[in-house]
Amino acid sequence: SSHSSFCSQDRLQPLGRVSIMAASLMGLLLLQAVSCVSGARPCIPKSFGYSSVVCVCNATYCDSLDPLALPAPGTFSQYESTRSGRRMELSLGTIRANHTGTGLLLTLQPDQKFQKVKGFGGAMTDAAALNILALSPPARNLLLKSYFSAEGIEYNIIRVPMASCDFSIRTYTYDDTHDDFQLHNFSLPEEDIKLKIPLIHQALELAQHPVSLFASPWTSPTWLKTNGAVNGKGSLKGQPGDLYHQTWARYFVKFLDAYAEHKLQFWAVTAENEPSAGLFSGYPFQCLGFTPEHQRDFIARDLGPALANSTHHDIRLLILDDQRLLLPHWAQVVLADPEAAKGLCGLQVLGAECAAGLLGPRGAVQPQHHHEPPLPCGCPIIVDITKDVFYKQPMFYHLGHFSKFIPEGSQRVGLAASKKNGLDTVALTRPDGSAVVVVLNRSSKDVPLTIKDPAVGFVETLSPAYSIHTYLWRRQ
Ligand SMILES: *[C@@H]1O[C@H](CO)[C@@H](O)[C@H](O)[C@H]1NC(C)=O
Ligand SMILES: *[C@@H]1O[C@H](CO)[C@@H](O)[C@H](O)[C@H]1NC(C)=O
Ligand SMILES: *[C@@H]1O[C@H](CO)[C@@H](O)[C@H](O)[C@H]1NC(C)=O
Ligand SMILES: *[C@@H]1O[C@H](CO)[C@@H](O)[C@H](O)[C@H]1NC(C)=O
Ligand SMILES: CC(=O)N[C@H]1CO[C@H](CO)[C@@H](O)[C@@H]1O
Repeated sequence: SSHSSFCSQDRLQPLGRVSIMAASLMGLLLLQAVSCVSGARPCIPKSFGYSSVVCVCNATYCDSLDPLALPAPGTFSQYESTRSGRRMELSLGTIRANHTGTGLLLTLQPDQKFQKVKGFGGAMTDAAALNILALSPPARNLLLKSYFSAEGIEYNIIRVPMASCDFSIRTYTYDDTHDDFQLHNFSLPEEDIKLKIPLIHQALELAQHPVSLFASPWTSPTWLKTNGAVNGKGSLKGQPGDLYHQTWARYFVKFLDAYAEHKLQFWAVTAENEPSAGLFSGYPFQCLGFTPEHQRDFIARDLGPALANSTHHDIRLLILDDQRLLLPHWAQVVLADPEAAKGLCGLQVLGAECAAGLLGPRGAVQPQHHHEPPLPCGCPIIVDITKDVFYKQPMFYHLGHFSKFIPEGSQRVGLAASKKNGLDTVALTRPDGSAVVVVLNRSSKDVPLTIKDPAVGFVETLSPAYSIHTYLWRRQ
């Protein structure tokens, strides 16, 4: 097929719930003059007949953003994307000392602190790597710049599947030699050495900030599994602490050693991608089933000690990596064991699935998939190999409204609304002391609003119909 997908698994959601409330009538519209200061390259729009456009990039042209600069004291930056075609367009405004608007007031509550943010990113799957590498080197460079550089949306996390997953064109593990319990035949195939690793290095070189890598296995070698198959209902044979479990734990260490030989260090591993999937008979994709009790004992007896006794003892080990509805039960079971809890850093409730979600494709281009069954996943960027072009979907910019402005270490803070409203909003403070507010309006109505920061004053603005805005200002 001519269109191929870069389905970045993504949207690491650190933001928690954003306010979703009923609509209410808005007051007088108070628009403030904003001056356009952007020197960035604009989007070349193209319509595929859906509700919005994609931005077209090729080997010589791609839209870009200016590197992020904090606005001068007393002013704010506003970045706007709309269904009607604006893409992260920058304008500047003045922070008012007094509040004149009568519409919705959102008040920053910096003392009400929530989660800290690790970051935002995508997965370097085989499918992603194959498509990115099918572009000419200059187009590929522009694609990676779009995701990782200061001219782009500055992703800072890359997920790396350990061996094949459902975004691969063949099924393999790193050791498919039957009963090779010593893992003598463990080796990285071309997918890692020729595809994923070089692209990860290129991404790291383009990024201005540190990028964290984390790895997750889908299936183990089939000779370690009860059902002898990569998919369907199957778990590790035997019991935690035995040869099967010890071997699977050493496989993680071998993987980290192998990547270290290629000069890539991981921030974290997850104990298993979607461990509950392999508990279902007929599950179609590569998987390895664990109950929470099984995962707890595997970590306590095998994986925790193996990592602790390796050169990767500082790596974070994340559990769950599965549907959120499994919380809090899963965590309660695993963390109840002090041996399991000792080696653990956290719960993997990063939203790590297809960016457009499983509710159906919502992009402006429909991706075509090479494999069966087709996955109903949209992708932030779609590559068209035959034309050496790629299309940046609305979702790419939507993610950028978060990833570019919310660096690692930012903290979500309170944002109180003066009245019920249907906007989705979130506020954060950044490590440099500035504030970020993101406002999504999914309605056909323009919504006048004021954002109050008790430390500096009032940002008077308008949230247009079908738009997403990011606001940024200094707090001191
Ligand atoms: C690349 O895109 C630019 C901007 O749309 C266009 O001017 C140029 O002709 C394109 N190059 C090719 C080779 O299609
Ligand atoms: C703004 O508020 C300050 C203090 O609250 C007040 O002294 C000043 O008169 C106000 N300015 C205007 C233009 O309303
Ligand atoms: C596994 O490794 C052994 C020893 O290094 C080698 O003789 C054998 O050919 C390998 N088997 C496979 C299937 O690669
Ligand atoms: C720790 O690692 C050493 C060297 O790799 C190995 O000999 C030893 O058996 C390991 N110990 C445990 C508890 O895994
Ligand atoms: C204030 C306002 O009009 N909010 C709307 C934003 O979009 C959502 C979803 O369409 C509506 O429910 C709200 O009424």
